[in-house]
Amino acid sequence: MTHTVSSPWTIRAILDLYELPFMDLLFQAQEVHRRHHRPHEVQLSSLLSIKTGACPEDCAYCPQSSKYETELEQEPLMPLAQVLEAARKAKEQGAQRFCMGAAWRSPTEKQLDQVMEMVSAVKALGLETCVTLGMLKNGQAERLKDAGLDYYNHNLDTSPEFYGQIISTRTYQDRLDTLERVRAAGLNTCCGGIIGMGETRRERAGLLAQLANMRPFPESVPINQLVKVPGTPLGDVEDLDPFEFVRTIAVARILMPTSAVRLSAGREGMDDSTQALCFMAGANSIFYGEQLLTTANPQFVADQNLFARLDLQPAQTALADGHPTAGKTRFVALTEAL
Ligand code: SAM
Ligand code: DTB
Ligand code: SF4
Repeated sequence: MTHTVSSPWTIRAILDLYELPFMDLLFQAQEVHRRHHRPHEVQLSSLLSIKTGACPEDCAYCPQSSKYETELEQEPLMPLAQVLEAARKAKEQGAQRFCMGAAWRSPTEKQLDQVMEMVSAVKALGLETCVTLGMLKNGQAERLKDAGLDYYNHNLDTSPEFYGQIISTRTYQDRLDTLERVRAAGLNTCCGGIIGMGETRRERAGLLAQLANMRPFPESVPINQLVKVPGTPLGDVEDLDPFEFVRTIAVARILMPTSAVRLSAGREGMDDSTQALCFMAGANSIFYGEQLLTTANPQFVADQNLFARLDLQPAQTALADGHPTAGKTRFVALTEAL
C-alpha cells in the first residue's frame, strides 16, 4: 500500500483495494469500520422531495430533468405544513435526519427564504436537517447555516473523466465550487455519487479518489446504485454485478474511515443478503422511508424487520445543542420465522 496520511490517494492504490480477494477486502473494511464506529449501529435519514420535476439540467440518470419524457408528475414547492407533516411521520418511525430535495439548478434568494423556514421548523422537531438544492451562490450556504441546517448534500456523482457523458449543463468544477462554499460556511458536507451508470471500475475509483482526497473528506458519503427510470437516457443501462457495488462500499469505508457511508438509492431492487454484505463492508447509514425523492424505497416495516434480523439498531446521535434524536429506538422483528 503506497498511501500515507499526508499523500493523496492515487487511482492505482484505490484499484489495488478493489482488486483484493472479495473476502479480504470485506475483512479489511470491517476492521476499519470497527476501529471508528459502533459496529451494530446504522444512521437513519428520511428523504422528501419538496419541489419535484421540471429541472433545467440534463443529468442522464434523473427522472426530474425536463429534457426527458418520464411518467413523473411535476410539483411546485411544497407548503410548510405538508413538509412538517412528513417530517413528524419520519421522526415517529425512528428517522434521525430529515433531508429535503429540490429539483433546481440553483435556488433563488426567495426560494432560499422558503427553504430556510422549512429547515428551522424541521430542526425544532428535534431532527437533524439536510437539504439538496443544487448549486449555491456566495452567501447562500451561510444563510442556510444560520437557519439551523446541519448538512448540505451535493454529489460529485462520478469521476471527472466519465462526468461529461452524464451531464452537460454544469461542470465538475461547478460542483466543487458549491462544495467549497458549503465547507466554508461550517456546514457538514454530504457528498457521494452513483454506481452502475455504465462507468468502468477505474471511473468508480476516480470518484472515490475525488471524495477521499478532499480535506477534510465529506462527513457523509452517499453511495447510490442507479435507479433505472424509463425515459431517461440510462433507463436500460446494463445491470451492475451486486458484488461490485459491495466492493465500492468497502473501498469507500477504507478510504474515509470516519465518514458515514450511506447505502443510498437502489435498495428497493437489492435483496436482503446484498444489503447485509453492504453493512458488513462498512455501510452505516441508509435512506429510511417509503420514498426516495421520486422513486420507491423499502417500506418502514421491511427495514425494521431487516434490522432486527441483522441485530442492527438506529445510531445513537445527538444534535449539537444536546437535543437527543431518535437513537433510542430498537427495532423488533415482526415475523415469527426467526
Ligand atoms: N437538483 C439538485 C442537484 O442535483 O444537486 C438536488 C436533487 S438531485 C435529485 C440529488 C441527487 O440524487 C443527484 O445528485 C444524484 O446523485 C441522485 N439521483 C438522482 N436520480 C438518481 C437515480 N435515478 N438513481 C440514483 N441516484 C439518483
Ligand atoms: C443522494 O445521494 N441520493 C438521494 C439524495 N442524495 C438526495 C436521492 C436519490 C434519488 C433517487 C431517484 C429518485 O427517487 O428520484
Ligand atoms: Fe435536476 Fe438534480 Fe435531477 Fe440533475 S439530479 S436533473 S440537477 S434534479
